[in-house]
Amino acid sequence: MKTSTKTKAVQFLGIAIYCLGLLFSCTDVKKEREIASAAIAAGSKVLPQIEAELTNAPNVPRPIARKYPAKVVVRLEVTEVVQKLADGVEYTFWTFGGSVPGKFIRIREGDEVEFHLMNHPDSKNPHNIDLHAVSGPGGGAASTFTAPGHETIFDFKALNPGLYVYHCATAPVGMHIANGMYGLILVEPKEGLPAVDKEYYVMQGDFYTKGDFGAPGLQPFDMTKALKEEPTYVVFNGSVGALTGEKALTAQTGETVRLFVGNGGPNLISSFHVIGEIFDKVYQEGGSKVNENVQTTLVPAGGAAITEFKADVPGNYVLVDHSIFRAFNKGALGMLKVQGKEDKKVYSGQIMDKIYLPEGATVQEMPDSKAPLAPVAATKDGRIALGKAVFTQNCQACHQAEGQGIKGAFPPIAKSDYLNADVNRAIGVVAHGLEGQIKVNGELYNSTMPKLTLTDEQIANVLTFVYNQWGNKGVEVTTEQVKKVRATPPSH
Ligand code: HEC
Ligand SMILES: [Cu+2]
Repeated sequence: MKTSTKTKAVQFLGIAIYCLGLLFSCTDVKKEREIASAAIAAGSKVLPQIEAELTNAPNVPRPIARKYPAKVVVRLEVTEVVQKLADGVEYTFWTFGGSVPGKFIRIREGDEVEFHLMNHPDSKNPHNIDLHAVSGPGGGAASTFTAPGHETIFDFKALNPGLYVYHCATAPVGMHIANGMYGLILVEPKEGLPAVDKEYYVMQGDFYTKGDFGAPGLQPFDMTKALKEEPTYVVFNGSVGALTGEKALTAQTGETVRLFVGNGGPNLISSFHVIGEIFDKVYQEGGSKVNENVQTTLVPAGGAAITEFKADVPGNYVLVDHSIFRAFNKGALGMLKVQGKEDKKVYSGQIMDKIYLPEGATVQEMPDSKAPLAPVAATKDGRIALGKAVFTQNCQACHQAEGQGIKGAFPPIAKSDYLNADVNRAIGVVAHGLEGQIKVNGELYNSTMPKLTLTDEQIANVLTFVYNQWGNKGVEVTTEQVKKVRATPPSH
């Protein structure tokens, strides 16, 4: 309470000083008038209210034709969904709006935004949003912590024009971003962006899966690879092949193409390049400064760039991260198909359609032959061995490889007093999931553990494994015990 009043006072002071500075700096009359009319528009008039049009990549909302600020209502829904990461490979993505990257938001400098963040009731985790276009604590994250089945609202004013990344900032932040929680928000300058023929939305991200590139099936997140910054996949628009074949971007010769390029990371910096094109213009880092005649532009993690070029001659132009193994072996490759009249003066050669197909895109490994076919454990040691595999697949992403957890987010299950105090309660946690405040080794946790789809046998095995690791009390959990607990509904 005290701190928030203090913060407000400091903010108010900041704004007051900022305004004073503005007054003294406007020596020319025109600028003064502009400020005055803006003040009138912002202060004494109620802004017209409009609902933001949001789009999925690679589409971009229409340019803003308005010449005045508005109150723009943005409604963004977080969902956790299983989708394709590559052919035969699935991943549980956490999304802003149902796919990766999140919906494209387009507003105008000076707009007042009423931002609604909804977290779908089926979500397992709380989420929030940090928009880099926001001037304020956490870019909105501080005001939008949203539990599953909840909606939060906050307002902000778009002070600076530019192309900005937004992302989830809920702990563990890296994991939320690695699961796909990022997108772009464009704040168009007051005067608008110059008109072009085609606009597209392309966003890079790196993904960390347990299995190698191409290993089939539903792949869990791998915290160890993420910490080492060694991604299994680097992709544009959320999956290998999201911008190739039928889904390639298109343009006609003579058209000007504008790409809104973002990089969600979480780790890598992109050396964004279009093979066979030169960017006539690059709005560096998504800001106001325009560079010209650029081959490759750096897009930082949590950053963006706007690139523009004229499609002079027909053919297939390949979008890559020019850290080139990422393109040909990890997925960071897209395509722009330009159709229309040849211009032999600009380019005379033969155009080959196939040379740029990703080398690794069709690599399909057979399922791991060592994978056990739902075996049944005969002994306690057998249970421990089988339980280890269940743990790696289902628990490790949150509770970590040594069961140590992540402070503030995932409680430890190594030497856990909560776990060791009550076996039936622990079975219940895994069988039913867990929500609400608990205390583990003196630390409070108030989060959600998802209900996992595991058989009674698998739960018995994984808990026997956990109980016989990391200083826990060494008991065996049987399938019969699990069956009994499963039949009793959760106590809260
Ligand atoms: C998506 C993340 C996630 C996954 C996956 C997950 N848990 Fe949890 N687990 C949590 C969270 C969060 C809590 C604390 C919930 C709360 O605050 O009410 C928790 C609590 C627990 C607890 C009780 C607290 C403690 O530390 O002793 C146990 C036991 C547990 N989990 C075991 C498991 C096992 C075994 C698996 C795999 C079969 C698993 N969890 C998978 C997130 C997860
Ligand atoms: Cu999140």
